[in-house]
Order: sequence, then C-alpha cells, then structure tokens
Amino acid sequence: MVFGRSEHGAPPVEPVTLKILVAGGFGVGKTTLVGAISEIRPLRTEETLTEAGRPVDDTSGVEGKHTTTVAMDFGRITLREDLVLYLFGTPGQERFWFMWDELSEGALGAVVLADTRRLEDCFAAVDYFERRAIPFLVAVNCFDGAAVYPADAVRQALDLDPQVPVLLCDARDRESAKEVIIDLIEHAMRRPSAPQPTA
Ligand SMILES: Nc1nc2c(ncn2[C@@H]2O[C@H](COP(=O)(O)OP(=O)(O)O)[C@@H](O)[C@H]2O)c(=O)[nH]1
Ligand SMILES: [Mg+2]
Repeated sequence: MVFGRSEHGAPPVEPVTLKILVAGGFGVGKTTLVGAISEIRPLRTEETLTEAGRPVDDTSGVEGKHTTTVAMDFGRITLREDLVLYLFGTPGQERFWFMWDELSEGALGAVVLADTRRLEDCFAAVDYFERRAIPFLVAVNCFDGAAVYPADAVRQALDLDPQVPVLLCDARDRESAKEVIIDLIEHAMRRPSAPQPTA
C-alpha cells in the first residue's frame, strides 16, 4: 500500500447523474420545491425586486414575495450511492428564456409547476417542453386559499396529452416534492425513446 490508498473495498463509483428541470410561472414555488428536497443548501440566485423589475414582474397574487429568481435554483439529491439527481429551477421570467435551451440539454425531464389562480403562467413552459419532446409532468402547487381543482380539470384547461401526468402537490413539503420527482422519473423512463442516463 502506497500513500494510504486502500486496496480494500470497492473503488469509488462514478455516479450516474440525472438532470431535472423545475419550470413554471413567477412565484409558483420553484425555489420552494428545490429547497424542500435538496440535500445541499440549494444555491439560489435571488435578486431583491427592484423598481426597474416591477413593471415586468407581476406580483399580483403573490403579495409578500420580495425576491425573484434571476438565474436559477440548483439542488442535488443522492438517490443511491451511484445515482444522483440535479435539480434546476429555471428562471421564470421571459427575459431569461435564453437560458432554457442550455439547461434543457440532456435533461431527463421537467416538472411544470402550476398555480390554479394563474394557470396561464405555465402555458409557456408546457409549450416549450411539448415542442422539444422533453418529458414533463404538471404539478399543481396547492396554495392555501386557492380553489382545488381535480387533476383532470387542469389537464383539460392546459390541453395536455393524455399521457402527461398531472398531480397535486405542496412545494413546501419534502415528501410531496419527492413524489413529484419520482413520478417524473417514472414517466420519463416509460417513454420508449427514453434517453439512457449518461455517467
Ligand atoms: N401557501 C403556500 N405558499 C407557498 C407554496 N409554495 C411556495 N409558497 C410561497 O410562495 C412564494 C413563492 O414561492 P417561490 O418558491 O419563491 O416561487 P418561484 O418564483 O417559482 O421560485 C414564497 O413566498 C413561498 O414561500 C405552497 O405550496 N403553499
Ligand atoms: Mg424562485
């Protein structure tokens, strides 16, 4: 044995990494969801809403929210020693859309978060993933005080293909957020053309 490198035990495994995007409108709970499940303190790039940003960032319905994600959220979950998920909360505002193409490169799939009070805010994300044939599901973040609609009503309102999963969630709740991610992985793996994860 030289320089302390043990000859015992298995050599360290290069983990398989999967990339998952979390998209949806401004204030829908992307940062909250990534924070709820990430095992590392999520990296966030938040900016205090400035006067300059105000005309663009419509905060009606999300009063009390004073920061907005300008770049993205980043989190990590180790599913197994050899399987690591990276979560990217995509920038919600249209002026940051240029980042999406790079972020979605090689992504396993996407969670589109929706708020039934502002369902139209997720149209753009749904369109984006449909057009690029990136597997996605819609997770309705059930805010207190928002009317609860059955998943099928949301599916209809968003005109989703029947195979796109729609579920209700609470982005603040770790178990609920985990279920969303697991459903997405299962959905992505079900597709015949599912890309094989790369090491
Ligand atoms: N009541 C409730 N509040 C939530 C929920 N998810 C997020 N929030 C709050 O809604 C605000 C916007 O969430 P945030 O994650 O920053 O939205 P983002 O712009 O999509 O990243 C924050 O103040 C959150 O604490 C939820 O499920 N229920
Ligand atoms: Mg955010």
